Amino acid sequence: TVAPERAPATHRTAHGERATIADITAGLLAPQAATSPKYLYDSLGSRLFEAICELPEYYPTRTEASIFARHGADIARRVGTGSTLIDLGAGNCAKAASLFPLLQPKQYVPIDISREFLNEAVGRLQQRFPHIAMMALALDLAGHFALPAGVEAQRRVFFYPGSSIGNFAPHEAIAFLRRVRENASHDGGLLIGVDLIKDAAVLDSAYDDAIGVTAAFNLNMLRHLNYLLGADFDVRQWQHVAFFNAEESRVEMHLEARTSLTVQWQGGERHFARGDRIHTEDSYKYTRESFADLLAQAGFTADGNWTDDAGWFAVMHARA
Ligand code: AVI
Repeated sequence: TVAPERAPATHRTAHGERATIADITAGLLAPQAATSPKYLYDSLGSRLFEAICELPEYYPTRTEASIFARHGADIARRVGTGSTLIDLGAGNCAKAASLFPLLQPKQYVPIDISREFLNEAVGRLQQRFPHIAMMALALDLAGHFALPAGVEAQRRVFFYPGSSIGNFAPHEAIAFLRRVRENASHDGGLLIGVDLIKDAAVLDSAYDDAIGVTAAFNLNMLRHLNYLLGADFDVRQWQHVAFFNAEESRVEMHLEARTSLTVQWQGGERHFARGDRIHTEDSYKYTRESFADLLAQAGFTADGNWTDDAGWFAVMHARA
């Protein structure tokens, strides 16, 4: 067997952080163990997510891209050109970059939790588009956020593609979109991708693909927790579980213990019986109507939406 990775006892995360350790510990010790999906994204996790986006089963990325390809001109008319494009959860920045010819932003502000990944991507992008001012921000958008003075105050267009909004519970999504709106100017807006409710079999295989990339993405969280907490998760003792929960209108991802085991980390220990799970992610699915309602609850005014022929995914524009 391979020895689990151990972080040195003195290790603290990049943000300093006893708060991170306390937060993860509380989740792991809760009656239903759970972790925030943000811990899926260390540098390997971000790369695995990029790979997921290329899988035939994972329709959201290519369906959203097909909507932009087909309705780009119409979308650009609504959004307008010359704006400050603020990319929430930018990752490799590829989606926003593909819209630069259409939206012609004056300034581009990509935001992502993973600084290392973001800096690499923006460095490459700035060379390709030297005339667009770029300002990369490493921020965790889960909390309150305020944009620094260097971000142009007028015509802020927030870009939130890929249905990342689905990784918040609906009440959190409303709170998040309210914070986005607070950071938008009166003439600002939001361009957002939303995954729609569909046949459960399509959803199940999108989150449990044949070659196991999503399984690796989910299991990689345990390596990340070993690093963050100095924990001793043995990845081989866990398996990926994902399914559509129709009642809650969400795909759930879990890590399930394959055997009876005990995990120890700085400040905590828990026994898991075989079959016990750690709930690692929810991915909520909406209808266009239910999402327009959510936008309204966040104070936005819906202003156009576009979808693919099968009605699997929607791109929506809203005014602040
Ligand atoms: C980033 N987010 C929108 C993805 C999703 O579909 O919820 C994350 C993901 N989880 C498993 N596969 C992809």
